[in-house]
This record gives sequence, C-alpha cells and structure tokens, in this order.
Amino acid sequence: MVKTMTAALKIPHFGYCDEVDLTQLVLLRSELKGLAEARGVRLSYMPFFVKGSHNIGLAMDTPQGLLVPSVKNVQALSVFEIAAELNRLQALGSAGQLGPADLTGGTFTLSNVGSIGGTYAKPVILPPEVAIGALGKIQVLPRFNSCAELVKAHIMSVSWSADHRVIDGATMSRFSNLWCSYLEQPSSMVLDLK
Ligand code: CO6
Repeated sequence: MVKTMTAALKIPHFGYCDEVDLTQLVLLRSELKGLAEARGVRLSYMPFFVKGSHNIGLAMDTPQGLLVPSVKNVQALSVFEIAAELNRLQALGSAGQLGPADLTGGTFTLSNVGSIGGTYAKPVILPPEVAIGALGKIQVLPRFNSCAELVKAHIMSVSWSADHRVIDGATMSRFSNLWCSYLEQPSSMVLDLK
C-alpha cells in the first residue's frame, strides 16, 4: 500500500462527480436476484456497474485490509458470470487466499465504498491505471421525472478520478454520461448482450 499510494500521488488527479438514478436497476435486480440465487450466485449491484470492456479491479475490504482483485475481460461475460466471478473473488478475499493472478492485470478500478457508507469520495488511481470510480450508497430521494412529477428515486453518486496527463475532463464527462445511461436504463444493456 505504501509503495503503490506513493507512486499514485505523483499522478496529477482530477475529480468529476455525478449522480445516477438506479430506480429501474433496483427493480431489475430484485427480479433477477432470486433466479441467480437458485443457480447458486448472490447477485448484488456490482456486476451491473462492472459490465464494460476491461479487466475491472474491485476495491475489496478484506480481513487483510484493502485488496484490489480484478474480473478479467468483462465484455465477454454476462452479468450472471460477472456475479459468479465476484462471489469467487469475495470468498477468496475473506479467506485471505487471493493470489497474484487475481490481484494483477486490472485496467480500471471501481470502489463500492457505498456498501459500507458515504456519498462522495476522492479515490486514488491505482497505477498504471489511469482512472478509478468510487460509488456512494444508494439512497431513496425525491427527484422530478421528465413530466415534472415528484417521484421516489434510488440515487447513487459516483466520483471519478482520472490522470489528467492522459484523460481530459470532457472525455471523462462523456464516459460518465454513457455509463450512467446504461444503468439508468438497464434494459439497454440487453441490446449489446454477448
Ligand atoms: N448502496 C446501497 N446498498 C449497497 C451498495 C450501495 N452502494 N452496494 C452494495 N449494497 C448492498 C448489496 O446489494 C447487498 O445487499 P443485498 O444483495 O440486498 O443483500 C449488501 O449491500 C452487501 O453487498 P456486498 O458488499 O457484499 O456486495 P457488493 O457486490 O455490492 O460489493 C465488494 C462487493 C467487494 C465491493 C464490497 O464487499 C466491499 O468490499 N466494499 C468496500 C470497498 C472499499 O473498501 N472501498 C474503499 C477503498 S478506498 O475508495 C476508497 C477513496 C476511498 C474511499
């Protein structure tokens, strides 16, 4: 941790925060959770957050402290397969048995610190990666829908940090908009399902 975080602090970080309306995703997961459980896999929100095109590192709170195993080639995996892989990594993490194969090769990291608490964060990039996202707790909050009606929404904040030598703010903003759009309308992920 000392070596990695000292190297990380040499990176000129910029931060970018937004909120995402997970109301439809909360409904979808509640429909799929039982189906996944019947096939022996616990389905949380993380597999939906992870579904991109990368080896996604996941900050994991373990008895040994913070570890970042990664789910490899998420673009080739279904949400169910990502959930199964996450269950495997969590079981190994709790048992202190994560090995070098699982702990190396990440290309982008997500830190779901919201599963413990908190809304915003300023996450530190894990070199040689160039960006990281911290996810806040999902909260039920009042929001206006497109018809200007007050609705009950499930809102999660996301705080990105990026290496400003490699990524500019507009690129991060476009990426964040795309990522949020998939989660706000999770059925859109079905279009690109492999
Ligand atoms: N909001 C509300 N509820 C949540 C959330 C959020 N964000 N995330 C998970 N949950 C729920 C989840 O749905 C589970 O509920 P049920 O399925 O309904 O029973 C429950 O909380 C437990 O989920 P769990 O944490 O076991 O599984 P998940 O796949 O979401 O997360 C994990 C796996 C390995 C990421 C997580 O267990 C973990 O270790 N999180 C902490 C990561 C951490 O330490 N980050 C800090 C790194 S340092 O980033 C840093 C800048 C600083 C702050």
